[in-house]
Amino acid sequence: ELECVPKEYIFPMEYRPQNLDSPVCDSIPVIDLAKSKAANGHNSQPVEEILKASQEFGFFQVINHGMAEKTVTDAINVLKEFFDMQAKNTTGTVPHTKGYIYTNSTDFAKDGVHLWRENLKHACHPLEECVRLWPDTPTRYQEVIAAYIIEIQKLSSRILEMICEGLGLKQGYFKDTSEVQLLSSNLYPPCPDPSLTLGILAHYDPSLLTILYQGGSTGLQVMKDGQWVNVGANPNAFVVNIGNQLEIISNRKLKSVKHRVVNNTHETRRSIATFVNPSPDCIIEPAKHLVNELEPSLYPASQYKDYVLRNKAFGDYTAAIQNALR
Ligand code: AKG
Repeated sequence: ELECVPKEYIFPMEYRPQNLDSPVCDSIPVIDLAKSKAANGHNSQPVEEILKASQEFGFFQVINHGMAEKTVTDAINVLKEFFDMQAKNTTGTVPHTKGYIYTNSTDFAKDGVHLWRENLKHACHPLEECVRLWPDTPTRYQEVIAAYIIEIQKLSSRILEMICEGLGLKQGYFKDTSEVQLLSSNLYPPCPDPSLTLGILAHYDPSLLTILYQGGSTGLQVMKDGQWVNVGANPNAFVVNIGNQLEIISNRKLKSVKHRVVNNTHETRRSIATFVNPSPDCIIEPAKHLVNELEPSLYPASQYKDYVLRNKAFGDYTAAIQNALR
């Protein structure tokens, strides 16, 4: 007998994913960050590939990114332990604790329908102040995730430098003003009928840059020319996408693109999304260098913290950050 999806997880028709059986389209570029350095020391090939992918898709994957495999597997394993513990916790969900938010069945998405996922979110910046407010069981959680965040900060700085080079912005444009502010980790259990449910609704990231680890699992889809494109699974890669802030700074040379997660029938998807955001006091506007008579500024200037206040998408991110710093 077929297991069925509880009705509180079934989305109205217009939200349900279509064409789930269409072949995985692997067109999101996979960029090798270790590829040949030119004689002048510039890593020109990956820079060009990153720019092109960010213009065309708003998404790319990076391999040979330099992060130790152990840092990643430790993070995935400690998050797995965390979610396993929650599953055994008979008191149910822990929606708004001091420094983190764990949601399971309370995770409403649209018109009261639940997302088919569990999620853990917490602030990460300033790291030393946030760490002690993270889950303290599993006992290694704080140590392992802090090590992961430090490496993500390094990787994000490196990618932002390459983007600077590609856009012709001065080196160090984002130095000391971009922060890994939020971690959001997901567990998507296998779903008896993924055509009825969603792991995450279609959304844009309000970040500067998002760096995602998705292991070897599929489910992430990116909107391209009106079609949902699957992001291929590559356990050695990080998925990187351009957020709204970088779209603004680049005066829409780079695209922030809609994405969502569909569920799988047999596979459990685990992901770790880290959101690299501007410091709260930064003024976000198209870089002067990219604005001229032919290409006028497409966005007004706004202090990042005001953008956050105005933007509903930030609802629980902001709460998580404020709680952590309280
Ligand atoms: C998000 O957390 O905003 C995502 O879109 C990532 C979800 C995932 O790939 O699991």
